Parts: sequence; structure tokens; C-alpha cells
Amino acid sequence: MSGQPPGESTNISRRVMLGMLGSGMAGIVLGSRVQDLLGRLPGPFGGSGDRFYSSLVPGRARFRIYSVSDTFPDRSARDYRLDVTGLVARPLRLSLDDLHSLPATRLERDFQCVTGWRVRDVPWAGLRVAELLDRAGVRPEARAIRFRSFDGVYTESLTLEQARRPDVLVAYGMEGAPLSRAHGGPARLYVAPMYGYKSLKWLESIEVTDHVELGYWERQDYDVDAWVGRSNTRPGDHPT
Ligand SMILES: Nc1nc2c(c(=O)[nH]1)N[C@H]1C(S)=C(S)[C@@H](COP(=O)(O)O)O[C@H]1N2
Ligand SMILES: [Mo]
Repeated sequence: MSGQPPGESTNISRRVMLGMLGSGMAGIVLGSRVQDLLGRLPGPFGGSGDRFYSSLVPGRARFRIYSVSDTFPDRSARDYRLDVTGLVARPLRLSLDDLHSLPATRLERDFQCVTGWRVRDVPWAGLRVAELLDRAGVRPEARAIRFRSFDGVYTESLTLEQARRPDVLVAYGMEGAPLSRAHGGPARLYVAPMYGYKSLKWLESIEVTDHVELGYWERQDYDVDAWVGRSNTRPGDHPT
């Protein structure tokens, strides 16, 4: 596994920063891989072709921001809805206020991408996926959960057993603040024991199903059970 050494984000070109500030993505600062990435970035970064943004956030400067979609999705806190559908007794449609009114969970855990970068001890706030499943009433034939993003592209799955773990959250807060748009706000999945690709951003729906369906990266050969340290034994190198 190759990774960025921590603190490698210091080499930021001023021209790039100014460009970013004018681009509507102010606040996201590209790191030292910027030269490699610029040519592949869409839209405001002047590149074309490949479909992702990748960058480092200032401050901690260790997260990279990923989106495999052409867009950087935007949904206001007011308009946000999360659907819980499929093999349930009571389908739910929840606003962000609804999510906040349910029993909250806080976790402080590492966030680790399969490509090697890791952010230690990230404080997350949200609620357990299990809480939502219990409220919706999972039918006996259910085996798995399919998650969809309002980016219209990214999907993920967990077994029902995995989704019921106490360290699997619908996260609406991170590092003491509302979850930012860049990190998948208003709400994303956070699957603490698995690699970052399981933690789907811009979460739109939770569908209870009778089988596990491969997610976005899993259709491109990543392990569907993405336990940190126990899966993806080949070095990870997904491009986002
Ligand atoms: N919708 C969506 N969710 C996603 C991704 C993505 O491209 N789109 N990338 C995944 C990967 S590979 C990682 S490592 C994390 C990165 O989270 P971050 O962008 O908040 O750092 O998001 C995961 N969830
Ligand atoms: Mo990742």
C-alpha cells in the first residue's frame, strides 16, 4: 500500500489556490499531487475526460475529497430527504431534522482509504443505521442493504448483519460541525470498520433487499467485505 506521508500538503501553488478560490470550490486546497491531478480534473480545473475531484482539505490537510461523478452534488439541509425503502413494514422518508431528532451516536474512529491515506481519530456524529432499520421494521426475508447517493452514480451495499453494527452510521456531523458538502453532507454513510469506499457520500436512500449487490468500486474488483487490514490484499490504487 502506498500512501501520502502525513503533512504532504504544504506544497501548494499560489496560482492553484487562487484558481480554486474563483471556482466555487473555495476552501478546498489541492495538495502535492496537484500536478498529477490537474490534467484529469473536470470543469473549473481546466481538464477534461476523467470524472473526479481529488484534493486535500486545509487544516487537517489529510483527507482527500472524492467524487466519481461529474458533479459535486449539492442538496441543502432544508431539501434533504433520506428514504428507507424495500423489504420493510413501514417505508420512511426523513428530513435532516427528523434524523437529528432520533437517538444520536458519536464515534471517534480512523478514516482509511484503501489507497493508503488515513485520518486518525475523526469525531463523527450521526445515528446508527440499525436505528433506522428498527423504525422501518425489517421483513424476515431481508438479507442486505443497498445504499444510493444523490450524485446519481455511487452505490454501496452491506449485509444486514454488517449494517446493524453499532459502528455503522448515517453521519451528519464531523469534527464538531455539520457534515460539509465536500464530505458528503447533509448526510453520508460511515462504516467505521471498513475502507473508505464503503462510506457512501451524499446518502439518498437505504433500500432493504434480499441479496448483496456490488457497489461502485466492487464492480471494479474491490472486495465487497472491505474490512480494514483484512481485505483488498492487492495494493489499492483506485484513482479517486
Ligand atoms: N458518493 C460517493 N461516495 C464516496 C466516494 C465517491 O466518489 N462518491 N468515494 C469513496 C472513497 S473511495 C473514499 S476513500 C471516501 C472519501 O471520503 P471523503 O471524500 O470525505 O474524504 O468516500 C467514499 N464515498
Ligand atoms: Mo477510497
